[in-house]
Amino acid sequence: MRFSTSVSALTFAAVALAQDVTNGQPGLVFDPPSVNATKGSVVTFVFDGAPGNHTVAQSSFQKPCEPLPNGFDSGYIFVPQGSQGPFPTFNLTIEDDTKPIWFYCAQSLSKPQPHCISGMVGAINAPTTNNTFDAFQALAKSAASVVPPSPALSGVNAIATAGPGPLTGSFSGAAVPTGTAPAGSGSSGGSSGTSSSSGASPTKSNGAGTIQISGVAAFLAAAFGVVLA
Ligand SMILES: [Cu+2]
Repeated sequence: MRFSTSVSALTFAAVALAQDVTNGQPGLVFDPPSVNATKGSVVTFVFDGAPGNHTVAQSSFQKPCEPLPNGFDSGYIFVPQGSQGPFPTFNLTIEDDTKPIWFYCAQSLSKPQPHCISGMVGAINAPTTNNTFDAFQALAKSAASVVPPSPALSGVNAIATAGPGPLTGSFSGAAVPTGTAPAGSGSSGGSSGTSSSSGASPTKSNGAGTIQISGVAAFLAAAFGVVLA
C-alpha cells in the first residue's frame, strides 16, 4: 500500500503496480486503496485497468459491499483490453473530511470472484485505529454477496459533479449517473442540501486524471487485469 498526496508520484505508482498482485488476486484493487483528503479536495478515480469493468460505489464500514443510502456511485465503466490512456475518470469532491468515506467495486461477476469480496474496496480518511481500512477490507472479504450499483452523483460527505468520463471510443459505461449534482449536497447525507461554496471550486482537468484544488490532489486508480465477458 502506498500513500501519497503527490499526483505525479501516485500516477507513477499506478503504472508501476499495474501488474502487482494484491491479496492473492491479481489486479482487483484500488491503488492506492486508502488515501486522506481534506475538505474541498478532489479525489480522482482513474479507470485504467485494461481490460476492466469496475465501479466506485459508496458503502458503509459495516456493509462494505452494499450501497450506502444516498451514496455516490459511478456505475460500470468498461475499458477493453489493450486500451491506451487517457482513461475515464470519476472525480469526487470531499465535503467533510472528519468522517471516513468507504467505497467498493460493485462488479459481481463470479470469475474469479465478485470484486468487493476479492477485496476491491477503498477508503478516504479512514481511521487509523478500530475501523481501519484493513478492518473494512477484511469485512468485505467475508461478505456474502455484492450488491449492484445504483448510480448517483451525490454522496455522503463527498459529491461528484459529473459522471465518469470521457466515455468515448472504446470506453463505455453502464448505469452511469448523469446530470450535475447540487453543490454541497453531501455533508449531511441528503441529496438536496444547501449550497456550499466555502471551499474552492473544483477545477477539473480532462483525461489526465489530475485534479488541483486548494491543496491536496489525490489519485486513485480503479484497477487492473480483469477479464470480462
Ligand atoms: Cu472491480
